[in-house]
Amino acid sequence: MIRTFRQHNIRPQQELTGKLWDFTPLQGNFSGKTFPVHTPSCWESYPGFGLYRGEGRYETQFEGAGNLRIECKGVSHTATIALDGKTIAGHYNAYTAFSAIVKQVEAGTHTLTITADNRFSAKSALHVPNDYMSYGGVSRPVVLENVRDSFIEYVHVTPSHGSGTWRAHIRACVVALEQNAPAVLIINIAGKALSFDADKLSEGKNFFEGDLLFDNIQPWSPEKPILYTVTATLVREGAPFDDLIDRFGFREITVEGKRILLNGSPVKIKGLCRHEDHPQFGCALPFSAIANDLALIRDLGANSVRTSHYPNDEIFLDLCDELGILVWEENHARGLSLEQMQNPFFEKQAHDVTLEMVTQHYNHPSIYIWGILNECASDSAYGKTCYEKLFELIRSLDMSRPLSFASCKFKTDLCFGLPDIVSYNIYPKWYHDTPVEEYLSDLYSWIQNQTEGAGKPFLVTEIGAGGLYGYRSPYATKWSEEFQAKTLQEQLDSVLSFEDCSGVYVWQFCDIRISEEWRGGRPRTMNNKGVVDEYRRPKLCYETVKELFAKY
Ligand code: ADA
Repeated sequence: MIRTFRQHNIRPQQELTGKLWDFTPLQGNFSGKTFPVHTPSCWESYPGFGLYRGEGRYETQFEGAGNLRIECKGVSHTATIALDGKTIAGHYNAYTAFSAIVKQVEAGTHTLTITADNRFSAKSALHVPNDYMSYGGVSRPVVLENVRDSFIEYVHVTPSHGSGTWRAHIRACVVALEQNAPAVLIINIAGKALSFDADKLSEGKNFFEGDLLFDNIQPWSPEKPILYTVTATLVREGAPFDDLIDRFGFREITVEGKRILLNGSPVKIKGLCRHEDHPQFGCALPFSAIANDLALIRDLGANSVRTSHYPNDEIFLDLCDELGILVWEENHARGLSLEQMQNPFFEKQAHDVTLEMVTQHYNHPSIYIWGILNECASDSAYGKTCYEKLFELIRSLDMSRPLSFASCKFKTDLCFGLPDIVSYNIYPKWYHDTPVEEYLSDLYSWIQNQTEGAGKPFLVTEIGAGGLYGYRSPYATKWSEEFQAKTLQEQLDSVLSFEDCSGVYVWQFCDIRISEEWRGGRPRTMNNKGVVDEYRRPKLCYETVKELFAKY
């Protein structure tokens, strides 16, 4: 499954995953042996590969001809792509899509080879031993398309509202494989059309911008998530030859003083942080597993999910658009020290994943905020330059959403002049015994009186406690389900009743696997702060969170 809706009526498209591929591990004592494996998947879910760190070669055959566009939605974590033995693309980072074009391919059977590498090394600045797992594999769908001499790469729609009228600002990107290809680009939304006559497309990316105005529009909101379709079509001599269908919603996110507004109404976030992680699927959760997670999240009464700590699968975002679940989507980074941020590969890798995240996920109305660099070195001068560059990059791409980052630098953060919203991960009553109310008030008054974050909206982007599923204790001893429930009760009561707090994300939705190599060490080599365990079995705190989300 590629998306929850059809993206093309004209451009031929087929999913190459969703079947068995040949998998050959290239290191370890498996080398040389080939196994038939399902895709998308992570090799940690294959018998005997639970701890495999190395390269894995995936191979499949397909019938094709002409100009082929091959798109990988996610390969974990470093990929090399070859067609009939010739390298056509490479990509770093498991969580964003990438594509390659091969022109004038002979008709016949062709071999696609994807080599994935999940090893940690000095060349990997974002996938590092960490409190989550960097899996290995072709973890998201692979798509094969046929394109002509030019095709539509994306159509971004930016909705805005003014005096009873909704405006849809269109910015389309058409890629021409050769220069001077003539074409007419037609954009359709809700029965209105915009036409751009390009008599000479230049080779590479060609951009087209324009506006459509609407009077009787149904806005997108969590309560009523109405989606609209934008259809872009390339036409030559009256004949359409390429198209792209996407979805968006008419909604506006603004910041007004200390409030976050959606279509002019204040938003109170009651959310959960969620990793893409599952004991059976690794990070390659199939549609039904993603949908089941969202059913539990809605049952808890949550209205938002934070994609901690990387861009998520488009299928997850499609479902959030349809269900009206607000999403804090963030680039890929977790807890990188100053030294780790000074890795020579860091800046480019952080830039690329951020550019890809915003470009690829731009139209999702559920995404109300872009986050970056979770708990990185925002207490250092160099770290601040990195935050500045990434916020500048996002603002150059998207001025329609507020920006933030989750800090853990208690009273030492230097970066609160940069985001639109100040966000903190706090763990009173878990990592330290300070009463929640006291800790929150102390932190908040420091932000208001001693930082440039004064007067901005404030979010608690993580708060929670560990609880081992099935460990019950009449004394509510630490790590028991009772302790976790009691702690979350105090934490959420304090945060949700804190007047100047725009909301909270519980850390975290489910227990997750962490990398063996991470220094932190945790019981079961898992992060056990889930409201449900890794098999999505509710812990005692499930009802606690549900009651508190309903109360506030
Ligand atoms: C940090 C981090 C999370 C997780 C959490 C914890 O806030 O952002 O990824 O590691 O701590 O469980 O302690």
